[in-house]
Amino acid sequence: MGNVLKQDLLQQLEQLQQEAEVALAQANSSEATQAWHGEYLGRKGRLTGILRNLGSLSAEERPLVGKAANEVKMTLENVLQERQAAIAKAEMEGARSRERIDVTLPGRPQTLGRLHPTSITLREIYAIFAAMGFQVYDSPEVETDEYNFQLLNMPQGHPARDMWDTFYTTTPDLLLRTHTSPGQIHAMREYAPEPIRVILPGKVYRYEQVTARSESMFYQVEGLAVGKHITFCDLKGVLTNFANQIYGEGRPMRFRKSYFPFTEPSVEMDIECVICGGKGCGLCKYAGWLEILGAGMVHPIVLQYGGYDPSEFSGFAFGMGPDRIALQKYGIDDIRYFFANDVRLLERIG
Ligand code: FA5
Repeated sequence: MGNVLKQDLLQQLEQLQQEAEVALAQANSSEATQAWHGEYLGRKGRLTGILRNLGSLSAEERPLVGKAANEVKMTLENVLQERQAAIAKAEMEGARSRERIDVTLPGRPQTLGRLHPTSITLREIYAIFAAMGFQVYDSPEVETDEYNFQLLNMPQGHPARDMWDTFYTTTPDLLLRTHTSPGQIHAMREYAPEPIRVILPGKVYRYEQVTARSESMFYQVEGLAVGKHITFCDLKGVLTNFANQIYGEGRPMRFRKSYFPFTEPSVEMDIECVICGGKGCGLCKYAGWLEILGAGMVHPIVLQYGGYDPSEFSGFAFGMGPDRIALQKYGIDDIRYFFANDVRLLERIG
């Protein structure tokens, strides 16, 4: 009876191995091999089921069947490992070919930001003046009547104030500066009696008709040099050097006599219009020239207000419009494009 059972169990084991191998060959995923393991080798699996009968065997037969069962188990575990490795490889390759990156596809274009023409021009201006020893000095955009006008030799009721009319705040005497010139007083009062060489860049505001060359908000860069023995020749030299560097050597330029209450004598500097090459157009008001800055020797009264003795010290000052310089440099015929928020402007100068 025991012998019959032994033979039967050995047969069952052999059959189990055969069936298990066939079933494993059909398992095509990690999940299927896991299920297979449960069915054949798991705690409640078929191999365990067969081994439950071991107790009915004699003491001599038991190790024989046990050994055969172990061999079946080890063989099945080995084929399972091989199968799992093969499936993992196939799954990896499948994922790789599904998710393959096609390096021959054209890239998606990225739009790059660019600097505004005025910002480019401002940076060039800083660099040119830095090379001549001028430092950048910051001064406020909101000013008092005193700084914007009175300390620049324009007392209440002075007719020249009309040229620099501005926007006023609801606080009496507080206004948006119409030029960067009030910064001259701030710088002088900070440094007197030391010599000064600064530029003062920033936004200015004007109550005025907006046209192709004039905005109501624009940039200026003020320049101020104060010291002993500073002459008009120094002013001309600095500005000529500046124009040669920013426009390139040889572009026609000219100084014209002018009037500013805070400089004496005063000049304006013009550059030949690049839009029309001097023939006359809407941008240059058909003059062939475009004014880029006002300048002059600092008025003795202004020097005094700044804390310098005019019998000992002299100085020059200038105030230029970088927006107008940018118009010229990039051949743009209307300043209103600068605030129109149209990126085609940036693409054009790129
Ligand atoms: C002044 O503002 C004087 N403060 C300049 C100055 C400084 C003279 C120091 C002497 C000594 P004016 O208003 O001309 O001057 O302006 C100076 C420059 O700013 C002009 O040459 C021009 O380039 C620019 N500018 C003036 N008005 C406008 C405007 N509405 N839009 C754009 N740029 C302007």
